[in-house]
Amino acid sequence: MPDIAAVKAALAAQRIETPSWGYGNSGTRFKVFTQPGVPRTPYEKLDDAAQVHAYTGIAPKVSLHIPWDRVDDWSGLAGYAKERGVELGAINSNTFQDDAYRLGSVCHPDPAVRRRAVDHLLACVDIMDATGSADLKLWFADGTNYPGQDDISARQERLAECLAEVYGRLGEGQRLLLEYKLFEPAFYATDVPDWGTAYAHCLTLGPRARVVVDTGHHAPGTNIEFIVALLLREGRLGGFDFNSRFYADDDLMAGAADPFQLFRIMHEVVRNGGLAPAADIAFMLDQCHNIEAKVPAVIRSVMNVQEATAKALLVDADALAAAQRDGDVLAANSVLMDAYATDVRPLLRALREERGLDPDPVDAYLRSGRQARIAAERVGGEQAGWGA
Ligand code: PSV
Ligand code: MN
Ligand code: MN
Repeated sequence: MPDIAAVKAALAAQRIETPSWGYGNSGTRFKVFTQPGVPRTPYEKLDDAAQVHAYTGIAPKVSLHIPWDRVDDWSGLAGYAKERGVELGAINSNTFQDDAYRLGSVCHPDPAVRRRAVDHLLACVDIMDATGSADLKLWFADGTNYPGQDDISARQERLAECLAEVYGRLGEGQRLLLEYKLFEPAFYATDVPDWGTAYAHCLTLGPRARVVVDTGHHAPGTNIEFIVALLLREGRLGGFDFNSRFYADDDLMAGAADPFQLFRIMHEVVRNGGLAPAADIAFMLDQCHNIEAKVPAVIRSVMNVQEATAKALLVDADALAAAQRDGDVLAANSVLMDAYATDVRPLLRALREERGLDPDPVDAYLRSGRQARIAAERVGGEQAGWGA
């Protein structure tokens, strides 16, 4: 049986990074619903992220998205974060919102557009130098809508060339994390559609290039935990963008749609050493709240990832290995399902109390009265970028 003290220690050491864009107004392409009290500046986004960390104790990092987040003084922003008890995490690039990118960015047929895209990515590395961020997270909206629209192989060639230039600019402790996505906005062929394509580019680039698994970026029915196990085995899993999906890239709260899938993913993470600091996996959220309140929704996601992790840590590894060795299919499956069926909420409540936190983070945040205060103080909040 797993040692509960060790399980608690692993849970206390877990780190989940929250997205700056999860705190602003967002929506679908049909409507952005504005909410009272949303942040007006990157500084206020950090204030909100600091609340999530204060109530959960495990969310000390915040991902930025450039240029959705814009300030004059990046090291000043990093200092501001520190004062609030958080730090800046991954820098996410954005080569998908300019008119110039109609036919793509780093895969665009025109070298001038590729130059513009690469210059943006290099500028993101400059920001990382100033903020102390270690990870450059790249997602490309590049692709084609119609067969014959562009040459698939030529686009891969352009992508490889641009990535190599950016990789060459990285400093010692910096990494390039490449995110894939099956479709959207391109509907025929996406240039980085799957883990295999991302992995192939990362292999060519070098050891500091790794793949990001966004849980919303696969075809329905895809066995995501298999991808996770494989990338971990190869030492090429860079991190996660956790969120939930019912249909496509829904960006709902992590663990809301399919908590069992989240558990299966975390089981592979635990089983393959992915929680160890040496594995250097960035556990990030990538969610956009359409109708729900931002800060409590991010807290809920963090808690859902934490619950899935707790269940994964409770898997009786010895019993599982024995059943697998014996070829006892039912017993092996039972070991896993027993862990999944465990109500870990009392354990997590106790852990929070031991760490001086309120046992119920969402409720504690709502009781604090802060929501009403920021609604009164912050007038004219920003859009997150999505749906803008
Ligand atoms: C693309 O769908 C994506 O998942 C990428 O991570 C973007 O940077 C992010 O969404 C923005 O929400
Ligand atoms: Mn993502
Ligand atoms: Mn996405």
